[in-house]
Amino acid sequence: MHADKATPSADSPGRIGLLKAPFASSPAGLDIALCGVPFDLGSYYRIGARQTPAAFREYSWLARPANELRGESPFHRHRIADIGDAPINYVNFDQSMAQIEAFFRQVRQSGACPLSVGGDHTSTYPILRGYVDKTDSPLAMIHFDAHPDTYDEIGGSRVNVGTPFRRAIEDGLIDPRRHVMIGIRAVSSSDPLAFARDKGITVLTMEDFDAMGRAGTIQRIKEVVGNARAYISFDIDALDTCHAPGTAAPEPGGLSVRDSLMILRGLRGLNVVGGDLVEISPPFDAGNVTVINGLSILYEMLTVLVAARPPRG
Ligand SMILES: [Mn+2]
Repeated sequence: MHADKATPSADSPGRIGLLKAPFASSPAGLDIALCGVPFDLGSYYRIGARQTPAAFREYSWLARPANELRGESPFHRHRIADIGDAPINYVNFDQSMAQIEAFFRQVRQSGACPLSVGGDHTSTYPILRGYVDKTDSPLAMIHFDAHPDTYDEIGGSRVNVGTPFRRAIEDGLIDPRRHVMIGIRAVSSSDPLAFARDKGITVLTMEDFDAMGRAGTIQRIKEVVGNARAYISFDIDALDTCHAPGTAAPEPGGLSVRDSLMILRGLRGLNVVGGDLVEISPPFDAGNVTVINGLSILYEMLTVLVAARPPRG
């Protein structure tokens, strides 16, 4: 129904929504609510992820909201809109956490599935606190990252970019036995891996990816997730630094953007109910390549969400 709005006749910059989605003032009635989380107060270096939602909207004039080669037009049957950004107080960490949580609780109550662009990886924790209802079973987690993000604390802080998955598992928001990490290659202390092992998280390192290939990786993700309600949290630093230089904690030797697109495409059929794309830092980007690659990843995540559900009608 939004096909006309989602495919402007002239490709030109202007005020357009994420992936050329139309804007909506609330998630009510939507199948999928695209949104931004301009939060980066949980980071300590190469900060700038708060600028990503605006950069994604600016560059969405380059994004293609359909793929004729594969017969895809996610905007045709599903109601998808950009509902804007979670409200952030840029000088108040705790208030921002509470506001992100409240924003995603509202998305949940509307019945829409959230697909957000962050923001640093801290934001996944308040997103899940808002989006996972008390009556829900814990979510399966498909987690692309160079780092496990399961530290207990960093510098005395228990909520930051290094800890969101530990906090979410402790709160019962994620089922660790249905949590799979892809792209892991940078861990300099034993604590986060010991936690992951203890809880039964499946950690696929880059060496595992090299051995398994794309098809084997997709198969392993499907085995871990099963038919559970699943969430995709995609940290752009899962990508090789050459494919995503604009990020807070770059780690050479990661996935190519092509690997990432093909793995995501292979996840269609899983019961994915939401997702976030985080850790893009536009001030450290090079020629906007991270934003442009990120938009392709966001589109692929959208098609996974669309494939998982019939339109609400
Ligand atoms: Mn991360």
